[in-house]
This record gives sequence, C-alpha cells and structure tokens, in this order.
Amino acid sequence: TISFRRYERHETINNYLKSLASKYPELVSLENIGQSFEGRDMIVIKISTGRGTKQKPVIFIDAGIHAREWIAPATALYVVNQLVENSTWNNFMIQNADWYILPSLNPDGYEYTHTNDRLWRKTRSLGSECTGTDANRNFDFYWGTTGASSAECSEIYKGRNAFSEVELQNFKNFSEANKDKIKLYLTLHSYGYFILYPWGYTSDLPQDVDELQHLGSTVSSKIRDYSGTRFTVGSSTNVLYPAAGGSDDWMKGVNGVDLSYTIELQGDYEGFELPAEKILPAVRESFVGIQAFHSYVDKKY
Ligand code: 0X9
Ligand code: ZN
Repeated sequence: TISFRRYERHETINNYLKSLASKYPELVSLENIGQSFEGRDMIVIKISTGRGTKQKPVIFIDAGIHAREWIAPATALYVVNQLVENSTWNNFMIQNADWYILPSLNPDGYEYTHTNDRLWRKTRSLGSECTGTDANRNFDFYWGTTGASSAECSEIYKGRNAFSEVELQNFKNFSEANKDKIKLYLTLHSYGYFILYPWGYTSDLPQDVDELQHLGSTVSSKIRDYSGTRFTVGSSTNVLYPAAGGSDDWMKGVNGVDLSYTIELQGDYEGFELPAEKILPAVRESFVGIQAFHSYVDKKY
C-alpha cells in the first residue's frame, strides 16, 4: 500500500494500481491508455461495483499534468486508496457512481522533477531550442488565443500544434470514448486553494455558471467545516488569469462534460514544494471535498 508520508515515483504509482487490480478484481480494472513520449505507461484505474443495469455516472479525475505539482498525484492516489482499500467505510461513494482515475498524466515530467529539476512544469517532448510543452495549453479549444506562448522555451509554451503531445492524444482518445458517461471531471493541480470552473479562454461565463458556482461553494464550505481551510471558487479567468488550451475548457466545450473543474490544491508559502509531512492532512481535507462533489452527482443522476 501507500503511506502518504512521502511522494511516490511514477513506477510505484503504477505498481500500486496493478496490485489493487489483482487484489480486488471485482471492484478494480485498469486501462492502459498509451505511453508517454519517453515510453512510460499511462494507466487509468476504473473503480466500479458493476452492479445495476443502467449506466452509472462516471467521475473522471486526473492529476499530474504539471510535473512539479506533486500533491496532485498524491491526492488522486488517496482517492483511489479510500475508494478501494477503505471501501466498506466509503461504500456510499461507489454504489451509484463509477470512478475513472488517472493519477499521472505527465509521467516524463513527473520523473524529471524527481531526478533533475524539482520545478519542471512541462512535458519532455523534444523541440529545436527547448524541451517540453505546457500540456495545459495544448488542448484544442481556443488553442493559443490567450495566456499561452508560442516560444518553445516558455513555461507556458502552447506546443507546435494543438494535441502535439502524445500524452494528450492518449488522454483525448480515452476521454472521447467515455464522454457520454462522464458527468463530472476534476483535474488536480497545485497550488493556491482554488476551485475553478470554465472558462479559461474568456472572462465570459458559461451558461450554467450558477450550477458550477453553487457546487463549487458547497465543496468549499464542506472543506472549511472539516479543517478550516478556505478554497476560493470562481471561473478560472476571473479568479486566476486567462489561459486557453486547458483540459477543463476542452472537457466542457468540446466533450460536453458540463461539470468540469480545476482544483488548485494545497500550498502557500511552500509553493509546489509542499513538505511530505503535509501530504496526509492535505489529501484528507481534499477527500472531504471530493465526497461533496460525489454527493451532488449522486443526487443529480
Ligand atoms: O495555469 C494553469 O494551467 C493552471 N494553474 S497552475 O498554477 N497549476 O499552472 C490553471 C488552469 C485553469 N484552467 C484554465 N485556464 N483553462
Ligand atoms: Zn498546474
């Protein structure tokens, strides 16, 4: 199992998912959605009790699109851990929903932050001057229109074209194949304590902003009741900054997943380098937020 007292390497994460699949074959299955640029496996874990005749709503969570945001994969893994290894306690969360979780969406970047440069953000695909694309500027929805750079060496390089990154091609194929089932999409980032909804490409608000804001506020107040931590809720352009080509905008604007959120997880003065002893308190309070997201989906579908 995983202790959540340290940050795990990509290989350890994948081995953990594999061990769950063999230990809990009734509940867990894995889908290898493809390899990263450097050849690492990208694995989605599907948690489903498989009972009932009608298709259950799917909650799809990813993490690690930005390499240095280590608390994000840890949080995704904690959700997996709680739903699978604490499934008696958390049974209500798996009865009427299926969970698809991709804990490591940019494995090459993530490994590079462990071996070479702790603050690497991008993928590791090769360019002519510089390495890597900002994968959260590489989605094909208002691609490159704002808050993104066409300079290869920039931290927010949009890529040579939309979906230039193989990791995102894998992600796109998987998402498109499942888009009708996915009722809630959460993409985990850090840091700053924000619950963000589209749009990132414009300050205009989506037509269902009331629902997005209401659900975000509910989640935020559940976390505040639990631990006192305050998450700010709003559209990403309006509470953070404009940035087009993100996964949240694409999931909503192209795939039609109405409830699409980016969560900026824990970290204040520590920034991306949240110390290991803060992992457990962080993932525990975030899980309370995930429970609140789930209970909304449960009531709605
Ligand atoms: O800039 C980003 O990609 C995200 N912030 S981070 O500090 N983790 O890099 C925010 C993304 C919000 N969503 C969109 N702009 N679409
Ligand atoms: Zn990020």
